[in-house]
Amino acid sequence: MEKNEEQFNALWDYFERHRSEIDDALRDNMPLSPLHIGTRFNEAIEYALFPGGKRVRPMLTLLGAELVGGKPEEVVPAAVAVEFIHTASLIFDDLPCMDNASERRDKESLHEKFGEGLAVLAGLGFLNAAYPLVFVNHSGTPETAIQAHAEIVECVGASGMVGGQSVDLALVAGSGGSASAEIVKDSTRNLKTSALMRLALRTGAILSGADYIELAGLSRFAELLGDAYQLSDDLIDLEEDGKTISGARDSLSLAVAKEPSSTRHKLLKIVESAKRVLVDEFDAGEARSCLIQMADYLADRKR
Ligand code: GRG
Repeated sequence: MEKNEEQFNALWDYFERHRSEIDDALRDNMPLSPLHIGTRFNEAIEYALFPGGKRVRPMLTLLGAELVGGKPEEVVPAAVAVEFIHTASLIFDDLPCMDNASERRDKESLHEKFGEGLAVLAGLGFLNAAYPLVFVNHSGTPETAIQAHAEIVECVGASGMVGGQSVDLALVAGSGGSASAEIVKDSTRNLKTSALMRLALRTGAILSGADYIELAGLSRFAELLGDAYQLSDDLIDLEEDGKTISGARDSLSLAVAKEPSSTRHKLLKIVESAKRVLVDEFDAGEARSCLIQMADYLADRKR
């Protein structure tokens, strides 16, 4: 993240304070195979996780906890679970049978470096390691841990990321998808990106004892944040693809490419609605300020 703008001070400060705690916990919980097995699996796991990306989603888990009065240090394992799911989704998304990306985070994608077989196994390793982590180290009851676990199942599954990615596949020219482009476009946003935003925020809150009304507010915010994230990602892709419609990656980017200025306008409106949810439904404090700044950052970000 670019750290030169004062308008995002609270957010940068929060990320800086918690980054090493998140990275240490990711390292401590890496899904490693016993050394005597002697494959490159463990190397692939470390390569996929470090140095890593912005760690936006695990930060959202800590912020979700704090927003409802919880302690961020008690939901660090859940934050790790969320980053593991994100990492698995990036590995799968980059595969030749999906987005076919040869690069990720300025280095070779996992399958380019280690082969497709190991990449699939690493993705499954991350996913499998995520599920039990919501049972560790929080102040909640066994019931809240089970509720958080159920959220993961729903987020990853057919009504979440897996279903959302299938919509994405249907959008790719020639793949035979039958849904209308407009419906498909919106459901892709809601499922693929918002599902993980929702999981990230709500898991931290659930494990901190959030009530139904707080969770409903977080769902609304997450949905809008996910939409904003996906739209800003599409605009960045467009910029990197050389500002041409022909360079756009897929039909989703194509829609953005045809009308970049109306897309930016839509993005700003979504960001305003997201901030309104926070201001109307949650108490002022550091977590609320950071989340407001994160929404603003999405409207502003260049990478
Ligand atoms: C089984 C978990 C699982 C997924 C299968 C492949 C798939 C279904 C879903 C793909 C979801 C996906 C990759 C969505 C794109 C989301 C997105 C905007 C990614 C970029 O996020 P950043 O910018 O990345 O936060 P960094 O690198 O900073 O972590």
